[in-house]
Amino acid sequence: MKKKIALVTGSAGQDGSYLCKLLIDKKYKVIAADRRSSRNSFERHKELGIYDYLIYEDFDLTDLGSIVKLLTKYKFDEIYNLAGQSFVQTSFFAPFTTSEIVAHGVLRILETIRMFNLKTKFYQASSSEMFGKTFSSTQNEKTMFYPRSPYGVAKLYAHHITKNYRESFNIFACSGILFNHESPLRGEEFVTKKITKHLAQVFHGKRKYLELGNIESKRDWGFAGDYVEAMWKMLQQKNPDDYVIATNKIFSVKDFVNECFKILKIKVKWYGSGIKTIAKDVKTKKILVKVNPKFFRASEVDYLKGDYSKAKKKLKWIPKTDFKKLVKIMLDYDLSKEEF
Ligand code: G4F
Repeated sequence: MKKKIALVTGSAGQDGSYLCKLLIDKKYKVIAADRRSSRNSFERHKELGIYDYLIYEDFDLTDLGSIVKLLTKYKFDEIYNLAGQSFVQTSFFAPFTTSEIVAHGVLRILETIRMFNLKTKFYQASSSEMFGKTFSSTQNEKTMFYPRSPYGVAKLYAHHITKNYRESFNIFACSGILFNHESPLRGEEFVTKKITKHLAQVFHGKRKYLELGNIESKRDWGFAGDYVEAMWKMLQQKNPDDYVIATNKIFSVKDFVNECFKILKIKVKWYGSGIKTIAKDVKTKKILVKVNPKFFRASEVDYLKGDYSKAKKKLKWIPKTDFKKLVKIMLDYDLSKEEF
């Protein structure tokens, strides 16, 4: 049987790497596309043992020419758009770049599919950041959007334009509204990886303490390896649609830190509140966590909890990794990496 051909944009990132692995395991021919500047490190591909199985191509979401060139070079069965500036905090300092990549980048891909009448299925990485300031206890596909950052606003544009091209031009285009998803391969700018890496360094005596911003913020955290399976499942359906992918459980940033200390068998006590919060080792009295206003955002998303019942019913997808297991695999990985 002829191999299916898939394009993964942003392949060097956490999700791109797990998705490439999944597609390689499913015997796809996988084209891994990244900006030249992101291409200097394919550490995640090497870590997952897929580096030698991928076909690498240059690609830039801000450059229509590069998109046209790549999309017409192969006959893609499936395109997964995971590329982009994905750090919310950065979007406050670089709103134009973020919008150009995250919003218009998607439009460039969709226009290319439309203009060249490409018979490909398209997956768009939408985000729970689009819900932003939420007034409901859980969020699903019908919940109102109220983004709270230039990143969230740009993602919302991309989400709507994907839907619009699906409805206007009969393109098989799906959006996965993914809630936070983490793994040992997560970038250090995100809070979970920062916590596990920095606490592993504290544990091995390489760092004095961990510094954080808003530790009261609550998220629905899942495992990226589970979530890429949902992306693939969306493109295997008879009809294109949008799906929330989440765990339907929430924990605060502080809960995440406490779970790490539990695994490390370090008893800590928290003192103060707001920007004056600290956590001390009960035994040694040393400060192990400090809150620093530098890590607070111009406007915050306080609470996100996803209702994934549509994905469960239609895609037969459920998250396999719970919070405790997720924290453990991330911390164990960093403890071993930081040991020497
Ligand atoms: O880990 P975060 O940076 O993730 P955030 O902002 O929720 O966004 C992630 O998930 C989205 C899906 O909902 C994606 F669309 C997006 O691309 C990204 O993957 O921050 C999580 C929470 C925030 O409330 C933040 O204010 O942790 C809080 N936080 C507290 N201290 C911190 C820190 N975040 C970071 N990055 N660093 C801190 O020191």
